[in-house]
Formats: sequence, C-alpha cells, structure tokens
Amino acid sequence: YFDEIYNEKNMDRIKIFKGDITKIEVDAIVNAANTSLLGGGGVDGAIHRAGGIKILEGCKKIIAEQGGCEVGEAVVTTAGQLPAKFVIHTVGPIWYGGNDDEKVKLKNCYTNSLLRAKEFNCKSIAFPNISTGIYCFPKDLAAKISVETIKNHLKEDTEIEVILVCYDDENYQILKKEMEN
Ligand code: AR6
Repeated sequence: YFDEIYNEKNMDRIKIFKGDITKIEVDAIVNAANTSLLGGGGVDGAIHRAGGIKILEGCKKIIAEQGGCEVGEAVVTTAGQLPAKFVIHTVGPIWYGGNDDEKVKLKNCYTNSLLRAKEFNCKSIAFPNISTGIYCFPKDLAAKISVETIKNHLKEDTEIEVILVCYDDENYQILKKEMEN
C-alpha cells in the first residue's frame, strides 16, 4: 500500500511536454551534445543559438580542463540567456545496431545528468529525447530507458521534478504511451 503511494508520488514528478526545450523555465535543461562539446545541429544547435556565447565559453573552459565529454557522461555550464540556470551537456551514444552497449550508455546519460543536477542543487530538470535524432537511437527503446532510469532515480532523489521534452510528434506519442504503463 505504501509502495503504491510512494510510486504515485514519484510519478507526479515526471511529466512530458511537447515543444522547444530552450523555452522551458526549469533549473537545468539537458543538452544532447557530442564529445567535442563545440556545438552541432539538432537540440544542441538550438540551445547554443538561443543561449548565446556564454554557453560556448563554458564548454571551452571544460574542454581546456578535461578535453571534452565522454559518451554517457555529463558536464555543467551556465544557461546564458536561457530561462534555465544551467545547461547539463551529456553525450548520447550513436546507434550502431545495439552491439555497442548503446542501452547502458544512454542510461548513463540520464543518471549522470540527474546526479549533476543534484550537485548543483537543481529542483527541476528538462531532458530532450537524447540520441533519438541525428544519433538514430530507436525511439521506443530510448523512451523505455529514459522513463525507467528517471523513475528509479526519483526513489533516491525525493525533491527533483523532471520534464521529458518531446520536440517531434513521434517521440511525444511514444513517451505518452510509455508513461501510461
Ligand atoms: N527542443 C527539444 N528537443 C529538440 C529540439 C528542441 N529545440 N530540437 C531537436 N530536438 P538531436 P542526438 C529533439 O539530433 O540524436 C548534434 O549535432 C529531436 O527531435 O538533437 O542525441 C549534436 O552536436 C530529437 O528527438 O540529438 C550531436 O553531434 C532529440 O532532440 C548529435 O546532434 C535529439 O536529437 C546528437 O544527436
């Protein structure tokens, strides 16, 4: 009985939203970056364009310190002109057909981003559907991994609220179904 209440309470802290992650007012938004941290297309391009030069400056500082960011890891910069306070840059795996530990790597992206958020005292975080664009990770599998990883994390982190931001309609429909399960 208590388990049920506990889980319902956890579910209240994951929401899905359809739209542009750069517009969302949360403590941290997550960027689906690449290992160079120097920007790119997709959501990465949108975040750098909307947030301005301060984000790239933050990335360059991290590059100078540690050379970039590994797949599955996450690093934090300012959010520049965005409504969020921080951008958490994580690097999703490129889908190579499932034989390159892609699932574990994607799970690590969510876990490490949530851990960075906690370190930076964030009470809310918004994720894009990491790896499901240019990196071709299957959307249904990515949705399962993201929801499961976040739900598990919410058992430990009893404060943070998570928004899964879907930009394309396909991901939105998939995530909506996944959340109903
Ligand atoms: N807000 C929210 N989600 C978005 C937005 C936006 N403004 N724009 C796109 N998406 P992708 P990846 C969704 O390709 O697959 C970059 O070049 C999009 O619909 O951005 O992890 C990086 O530099 C998709 O569901 O990231 C890397 O080189 C999701 O964001 C590479 O792409 C992820 O798509 C990373 O590829």
